[in-house]
Amino acid sequence: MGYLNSYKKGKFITLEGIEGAGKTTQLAVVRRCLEEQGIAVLTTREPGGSPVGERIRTMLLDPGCKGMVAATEVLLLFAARAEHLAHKIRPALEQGTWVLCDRFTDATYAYQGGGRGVDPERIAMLEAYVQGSMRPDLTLLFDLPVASGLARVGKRSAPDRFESEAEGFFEGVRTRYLAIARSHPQRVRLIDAGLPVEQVSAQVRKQVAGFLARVGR
Ligand code: Z5A
Repeated sequence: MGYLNSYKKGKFITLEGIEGAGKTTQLAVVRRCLEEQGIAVLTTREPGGSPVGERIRTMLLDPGCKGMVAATEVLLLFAARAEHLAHKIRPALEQGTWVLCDRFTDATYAYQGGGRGVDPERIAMLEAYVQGSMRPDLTLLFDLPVASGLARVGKRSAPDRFESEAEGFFEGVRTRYLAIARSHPQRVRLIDAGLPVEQVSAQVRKQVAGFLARVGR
């Protein structure tokens, strides 16, 4: 699977966190920081990001699919990811474009592992199959108390299948995210997302500047 490492011209940055953590808001800040340095950036998201992936996303979020078993959920997520990697992420990285992705495989460990109780070894098997050795170069983890995140998004009129989960589910997700950050301190940088937007943006800019310095940009 040597080709899997040949993509390495661009950098792959992911944003993670529970519901309402502010990832989408801060993605624009990361993008600006990179573009100010003359870096070409592609922003994308998971699940989705490719034509087939977006169809799978619709199914995953559809409240009408209530009762989907955890194994189906994990397999659909990795099916969407395989499409995303093949058609969007790898081609961009191969050209030297940096890819900024709203959620990636850490979300599977956190939501399906920490939230639904799927054995992380099963997730790791699929990660190896679909990604080979490919991992993000930098992950910003936006952390805040579950109640604060849910309060931010609480006003949405029609909750999707994940938004309909109970608070305990998101506590499991948050705990697993924090464990991932502890296990990968070089790659995963913790952001205090409970602060006002400007203060969160300042932390983001600092982390991105640190990363750029580490990779010599
Ligand atoms: N999922 C999964 O289970 N497994 C996987 O492997 C993957 C995904 C890849 C995708 O949903 C769902 O898929 C997700 C996990 C699951 N579901 N959940 N939960 P999505 O993409 O539709 O939703 P999301 O990723 O959770 O996005 P979100 O709920 O919109 O949250 P966000 O992007 O982190 O936050 P935001 O949109 O930037 O901000 C939310 C609100 O808070 C908004 O009104 C902002 O103006 C406000 N905000 C943002 N920052 C602040 C601060 N600092 N203070 C106050 N208010 C703020």
